[in-house]
Amino acid sequence: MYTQGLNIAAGDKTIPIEAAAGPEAKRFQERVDREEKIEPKDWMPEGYRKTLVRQISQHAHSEVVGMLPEGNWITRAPTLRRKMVLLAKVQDEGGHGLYLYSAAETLGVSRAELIDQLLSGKAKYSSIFNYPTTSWADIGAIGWLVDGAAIMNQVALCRCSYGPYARAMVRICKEESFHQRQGYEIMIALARGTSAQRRMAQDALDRWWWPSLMMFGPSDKESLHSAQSMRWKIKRQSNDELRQRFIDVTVPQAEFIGLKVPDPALSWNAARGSYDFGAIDWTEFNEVLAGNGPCNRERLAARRKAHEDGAWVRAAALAHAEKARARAMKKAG
Ligand code: FAQ
Repeated sequence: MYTQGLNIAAGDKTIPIEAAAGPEAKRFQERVDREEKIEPKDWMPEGYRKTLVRQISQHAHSEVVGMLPEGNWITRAPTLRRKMVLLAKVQDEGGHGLYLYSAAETLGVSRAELIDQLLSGKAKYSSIFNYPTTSWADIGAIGWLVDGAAIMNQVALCRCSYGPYARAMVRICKEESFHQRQGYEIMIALARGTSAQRRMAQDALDRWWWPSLMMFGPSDKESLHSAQSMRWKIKRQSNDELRQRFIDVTVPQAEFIGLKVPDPALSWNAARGSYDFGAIDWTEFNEVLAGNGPCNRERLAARRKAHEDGAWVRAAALAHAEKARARAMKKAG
């Protein structure tokens, strides 16, 4: 019941690769190859549209569900300053969700439809948000690692071939980079604090490291959509490339604050100019995607309750819009 699978395009080996089909498809691919942005009213292959709806809506759901693990700590932030910063960050994530739902709507789906897919348990959202936040250090680890991984992926998406998505990403990346710094700053404070605080920071890194690596998706070998998405320049770098880059920039940050990345196989490979790292537990990843992560049920229950609690706001907004429309018609005669 709690599957996260939307399967619009999953295994959608059935999506025709219209690139091979007619002159319009050929012109479309040429525009993409010339790095022209595709805009909502432009001709596009149906598979391109579906892939974007799938990816952008999963991304929007991730931002909104992603408010929950950190929201859990707003009332328990250790100082007023920390509380204000965390409130602002969580609010930013809600804003990212709104830009992204709007970008998806330019492709001819309604926000209500997309939200329905989330609430019914059909839609995917990022696996990372199905893990619990059990200590204040988790708020540091989320900003540092989760926002850090999100930026690594989203900077590449700023060059996505679809204009509305690419433009939304530019703004989102600016905010995410602030989020990453506030998380790292929390980790620095804890790592330089008492031995109990250092232990909290290390414990948070131990729990969030591997799930953060999973955010980049399955390995390139297993990735269903990467090859076509890269041809369409929706994705600009592969899951494994981005994951490797994230590891390469993050390991020195951990070392700088005296924390140890929980991977005994981690070692610098001078020949590659990159870190070698241990095997990712893909069974855990697949279990989380299948709805069996530590918090999948709790997250969906929270979103459903928020949606039900907000019913009166939607009804009031519609009634207001209807009255305004009737007044305007009366005035127009
Ligand atoms: N979790 O063939 P691929 C954030 C699915 S935002 C769940 O490689 P694709 C901000 C994938 O959807 C974080 N599902 O797929 C924040 C596909 O399923 P489908 C979200 C995953 O699309 C911070 C199947 O596996 N960011 O954190 C995951 O080419 C802090 C096969 O995979 C985005 O969404 C996963 N980790 O590449 C908020 C960025 N990985 O549809 C609050 C945009 C893969 O066939 C607090 N998205 N799957 O049923 C992307 O760049 C891509 O969609 C990837 C996956 C890279 C995530």
